[in-house]
Amino acid sequence: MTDARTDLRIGMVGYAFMGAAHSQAWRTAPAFFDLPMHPRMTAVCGRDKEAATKVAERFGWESVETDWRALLERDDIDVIDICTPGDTHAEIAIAALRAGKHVLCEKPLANTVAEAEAMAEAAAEAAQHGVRAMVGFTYRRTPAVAMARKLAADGWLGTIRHVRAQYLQDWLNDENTPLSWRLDKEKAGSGALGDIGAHIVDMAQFVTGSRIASVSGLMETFVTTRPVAGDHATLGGSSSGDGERGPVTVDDAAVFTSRFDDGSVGVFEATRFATGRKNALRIEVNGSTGSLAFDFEDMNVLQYFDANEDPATAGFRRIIVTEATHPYVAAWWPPGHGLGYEHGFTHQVVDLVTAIADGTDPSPSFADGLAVQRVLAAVEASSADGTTHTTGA
Ligand code: SOE
Repeated sequence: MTDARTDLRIGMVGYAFMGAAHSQAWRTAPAFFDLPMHPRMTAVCGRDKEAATKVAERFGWESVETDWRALLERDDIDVIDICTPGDTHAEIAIAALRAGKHVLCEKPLANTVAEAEAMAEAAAEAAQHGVRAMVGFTYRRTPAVAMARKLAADGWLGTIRHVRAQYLQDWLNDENTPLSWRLDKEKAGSGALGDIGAHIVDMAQFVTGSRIASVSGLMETFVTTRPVAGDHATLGGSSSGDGERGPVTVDDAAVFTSRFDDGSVGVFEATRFATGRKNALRIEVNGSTGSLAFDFEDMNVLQYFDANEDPATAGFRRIIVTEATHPYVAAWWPPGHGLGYEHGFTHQVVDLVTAIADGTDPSPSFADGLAVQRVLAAVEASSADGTTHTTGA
């Protein structure tokens, strides 16, 4: 059977954890969603040819490149999907946008505000020529989170007063968990703050529709050296602890309080040392007429409290977000069957392809990514000098 829709030819840079998540999304999205263009997995790019070839075979990428510059030169590539560590995002994204390629870039957008500003500027310029850019805050696309935003925007919470957000993992608690790029400031920009704190900053701004205007932060590194493990180590794992140790140059935990530009206040916590918490990305928003609460460890549920109900019987209700009327759900399984971590990446592909086909700017944009970056930088500055820092929002 032939497919009359226009192909959208994807070139993905990087192929580790995020590369696998994006690969499954490019493969799966057209099978479950009726997309306006047809994504083709045209090329995967990685410096290690053998490893990139294995990924190509496993996920169905049609060709392999070992230099991202070669990928940008190919006229059979329409989208550059950046799944590499943060220190490469700015260079690749700006070059790709200037080459007329749409860009999807993993979070956080960059390692510094200056890089993020240059990227947002390049995206704004490219948009004038119909070239689109999106940053990958995938948790926005968990159906329960998309629904939380809709309820907040539709007025179910009234005036928002409090945001409480946490991202808690424990994969670094073992002091012999080896070094990886996520523990190297040069490559990752920061530690818990940028890796997982960035997600809750984006989610809080997304759900409430307001921006964080100022912060007071504290950051700490609990384990300052770890076994050296080479370039390809990904999350977790344990070494014998006998070998050479190298320095951890990022934060293990970051906490901060904030003021939003609508007058509400927030408390944020990001750590990879919360023993027993595996991927507890939580947000609670309290408004004058109701509250919302979400925990990714129970990701198909959104809790809602209606402050207008009779106090005698009022209480948080668990909305199981698995019905066809809920965001993104209709394309998947029969009602009640639930989704997982990978579906956020698939929904990201759906939204990006739709925006490209419609000729609209996708969300979150590079400007949204820059706003998050400014919050991260303000938290770092505040933690360093012990004062409150503004973000410019
Ligand atoms: C590691 O902490 C990590 O993989 C993050 O880098 C991802 O963004 C998050 O989705 C899961 O945790």
